[in-house]
Amino acid sequence: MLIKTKKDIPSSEITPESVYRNRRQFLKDSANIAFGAATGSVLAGPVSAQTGDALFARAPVDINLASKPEWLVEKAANRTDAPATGPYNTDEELTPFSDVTTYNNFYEFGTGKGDPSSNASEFRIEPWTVEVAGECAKPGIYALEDILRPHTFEERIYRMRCVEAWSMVVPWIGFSLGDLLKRFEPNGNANFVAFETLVDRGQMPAQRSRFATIDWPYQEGLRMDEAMHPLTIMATGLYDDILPAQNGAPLRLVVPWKYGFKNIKSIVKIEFTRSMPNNTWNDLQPSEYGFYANVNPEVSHPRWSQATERRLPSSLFMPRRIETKMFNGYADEVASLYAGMDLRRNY
Ligand SMILES: Nc1nc2c(c(=O)[nH]1)N[C@H]1C(S)=C(S)[C@@H](COP(=O)(O)O)O[C@H]1N2
Ligand SMILES: [Mo]
Repeated sequence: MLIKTKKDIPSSEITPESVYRNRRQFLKDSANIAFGAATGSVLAGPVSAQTGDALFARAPVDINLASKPEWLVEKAANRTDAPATGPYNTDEELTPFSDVTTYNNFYEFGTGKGDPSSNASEFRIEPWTVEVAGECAKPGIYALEDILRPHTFEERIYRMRCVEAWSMVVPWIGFSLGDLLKRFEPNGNANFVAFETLVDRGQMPAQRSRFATIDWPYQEGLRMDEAMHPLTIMATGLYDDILPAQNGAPLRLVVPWKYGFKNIKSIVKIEFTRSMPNNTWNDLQPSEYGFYANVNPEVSHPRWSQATERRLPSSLFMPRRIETKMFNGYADEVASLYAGMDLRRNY
């Protein structure tokens, strides 16, 4: 058995993916070694704690943020690993860190795919508060640390399918949204939960623009049963680190069976509501973007088919077009939430 340590890899090759892959390989190898020991087979060599530490070392990659809160970085590093297979962890090829962090939709920083990574390099997440409001027993303004403290982070490797017909596979770090929402004790009138993104004209250039088409703040919402579903997470990181600004630092929603626009970034408000809340893309163009936004290859967008998608990284020479799956491949887990609903009308 060959265990590659960080020493063996030229630093030019130490990308977040390679560090990440080596760490995952190390975890798999450790599991095999433990298994081998139990069954009495010959071991190739001891694995020292030190080797593990070397593999856990982080790549020297700058993350777009004015500063990284030490406690949050530590919390991301101390996460537990979710099961390696099953709905919480696809084994499809990961989209490289460089694509996940430079091909973005975050209109507060501009509408071009490269705008968020270029315009958010000094984004500040300290201090950060989240207002909790509406139909619950524990409304209030909570510091980010208080929001996150009771939750152990875990890894979730999910497909993400944008309504524009491209997709990625992202190794998120986060925790169950349902576990968070329960802490605020939603009452019997809480049928939906609504979310809002930060408004900060000083930091978000598109919010200063006279031509902005979006009525800020960016808003999203979920039905309560969707919000409580175990696949739905609050993401706090990706690829072994905290979230870069362009991916929605410090806290963003990830609902993997829905189109990407449901995954609202940089959340500052959570409100439990009786009636269906606004969502920004539905507001802008209700005939094209609905509230549910479940990935559905059979229901075309009025201007393009949703039957296939471009899996990033993709190029003219390597288009990597694949078939889109119902509920983005999560039908076994979530189809029952929509039993009896007309998915053509409730797009
Ligand atoms: N606040 C806010 N959240 C947002 C958006 C946005 O423009 N503003 N874009 C959405 C869209 S359309 C997509 S596809 C995903 C993209 O997430 P990513 O850049 O991390 O891949 O974020 C979603 N969340
Ligand atoms: Mo999107």
